[in-house]
Amino acid sequence: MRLANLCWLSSVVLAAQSFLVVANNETEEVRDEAVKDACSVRLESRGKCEEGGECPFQVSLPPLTLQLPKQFGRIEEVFKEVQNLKEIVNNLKKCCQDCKLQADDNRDRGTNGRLVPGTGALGEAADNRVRELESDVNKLSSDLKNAKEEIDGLHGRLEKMNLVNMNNIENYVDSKMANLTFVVNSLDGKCSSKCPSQEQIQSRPVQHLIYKDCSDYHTIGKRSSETYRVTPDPKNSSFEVYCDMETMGGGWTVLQGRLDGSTNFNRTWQDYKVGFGNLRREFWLGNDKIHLLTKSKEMILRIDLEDFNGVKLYALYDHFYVANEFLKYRIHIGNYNGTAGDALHFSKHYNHDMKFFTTPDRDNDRYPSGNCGLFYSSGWWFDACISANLNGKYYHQKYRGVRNGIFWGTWPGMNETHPGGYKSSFKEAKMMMRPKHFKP
Ligand SMILES: [Ca+2]
Repeated sequence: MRLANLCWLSSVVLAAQSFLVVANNETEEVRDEAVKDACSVRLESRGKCEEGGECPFQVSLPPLTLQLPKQFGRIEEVFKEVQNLKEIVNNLKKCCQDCKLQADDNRDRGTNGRLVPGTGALGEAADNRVRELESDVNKLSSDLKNAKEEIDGLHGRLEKMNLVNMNNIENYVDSKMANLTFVVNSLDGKCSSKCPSQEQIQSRPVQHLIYKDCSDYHTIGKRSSETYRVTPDPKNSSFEVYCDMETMGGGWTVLQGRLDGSTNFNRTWQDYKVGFGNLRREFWLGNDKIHLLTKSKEMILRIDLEDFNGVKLYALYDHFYVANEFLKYRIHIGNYNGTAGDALHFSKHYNHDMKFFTTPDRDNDRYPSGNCGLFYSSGWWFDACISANLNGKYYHQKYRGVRNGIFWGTWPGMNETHPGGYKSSFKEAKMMMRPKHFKP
């Protein structure tokens, strides 16, 4: 029975080893390999796809070696110990049987009268022999008892080790599988035509270990508007975002929020690059993060606005992309739909599409005589200069002077002249994105 346990354990260890050979691979090594050969990891079809069913696939990974935990060495040792003990027990058993036979034989001879115990020299010798044998048997019996206890102890240790190792192996395999998933995903952009298509990779359930944006959390059933950790690009570290799980079915990753003026938006290039404010209140997510999110999937942009009269309107753009810092976070905005008007494409002269990002300390705008960011106290994709600026100063009521408040040029009545030159601002503004093909 114990031998069978050991055999079973050995086969488990071998199976686990084959898993670990794959799993032990370090992420960095795979990435290095991936740079040399873009197709070192292959996903191949292993048969015909059934109609409406799943297709069997096999992932081929580069050959690897690994260092098993040192406890594995103990298994063989314990196995040998148990075998030795088994041999000892068998010998003892055999010895015991011999002794018993001899003792019976002696007793038989005594009762037959041929040799009467306690009479004459021969009888005494036989007596002594029986006592010797009795003592031997007692000793053997005690040895056997000890051996049994030892075996029980070893068996207990073996079971404990078995349990501990299986837990370790499971945890180890799980963590390495998660690691590998990152690596496989990071390769999806580097594959040649021989590699599996994006659809094939995305159809794998293991893909969902990575949450690229809020829509992935929505897909696994998260329905509360909260902060969640996302990894839009496995090559870059993950970060927190606020997810709107209510508007239009949810799954929105919020990139900007205004609601009470608690955060100053008159900030530097560096601040707008990394982001600032409180994700649950007022904030700018950060241009680098916005770039990664819009790069990871085809995104749409939704802007929600509310004025101080309680009027709520929205603008929806079916394409939204922000380039990287090298390209000055240039914005690409697609077709408009909604109720607030298309202020980002206001006119031929005021058009924020395809404009670079400008901050008070970095002039990338189209206004030749100065810096729009400095003039309007914010970072934004300024033209020369604005038909919209959602990062403007927060005013709690109407204001006069430079129109540096939160501004949306197509808002009803926004451009009308008010007595005394007063300008209206907004109570709340929110910008958020969601994958274009996401179905809530
Ligand atoms: Ca300028």
